[in-house]
Amino acid sequence: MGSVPSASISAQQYIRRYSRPIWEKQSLETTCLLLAYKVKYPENFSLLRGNHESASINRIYGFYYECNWRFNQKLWKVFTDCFNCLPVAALIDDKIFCMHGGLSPELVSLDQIKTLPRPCDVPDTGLLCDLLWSDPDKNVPGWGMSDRGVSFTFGADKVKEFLEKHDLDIICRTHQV
Ligand SMILES: [Mn+2]
Repeated sequence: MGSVPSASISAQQYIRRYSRPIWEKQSLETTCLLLAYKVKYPENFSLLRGNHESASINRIYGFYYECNWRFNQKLWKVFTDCFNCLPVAALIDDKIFCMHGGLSPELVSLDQIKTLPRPCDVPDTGLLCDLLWSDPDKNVPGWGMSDRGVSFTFGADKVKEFLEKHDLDIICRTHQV
């Protein structure tokens, strides 16, 4: 048995092997650029919180390391304070509902999102957790178990039901991109 030639690696493996370390080393630049856009265009630019904008996650997945390696731990704490204040959902023209993760079985009214206290860390369960962690699953109707071990999956039926109930056109999210 010969070894697998490196030319056969998939695009996903390539991205993981070559792009990610570079990207991870530039998380600070990326974050600062986005925050600078928000400062420069406060009315035209929205920045929503993702599941990695949480101390317990980015402590493990590179951002803490980058802050500490290039500057110091205090800088990471400043970013943590900033991330704890970020909004978690947005509504464009009353028709496009945006969040990083997805729907939540606890989300009955959009006004519930306004009552989420900030600053706050991302809890392990509940509405805020789901908005940042859940994923659609076209093969499983209703609410399903998530392979991530956090939050749920939601079926096409749940999306349709939610859009109709709240008179929305689409849900716009990013978690799996
Ligand atoms: Mn994500």
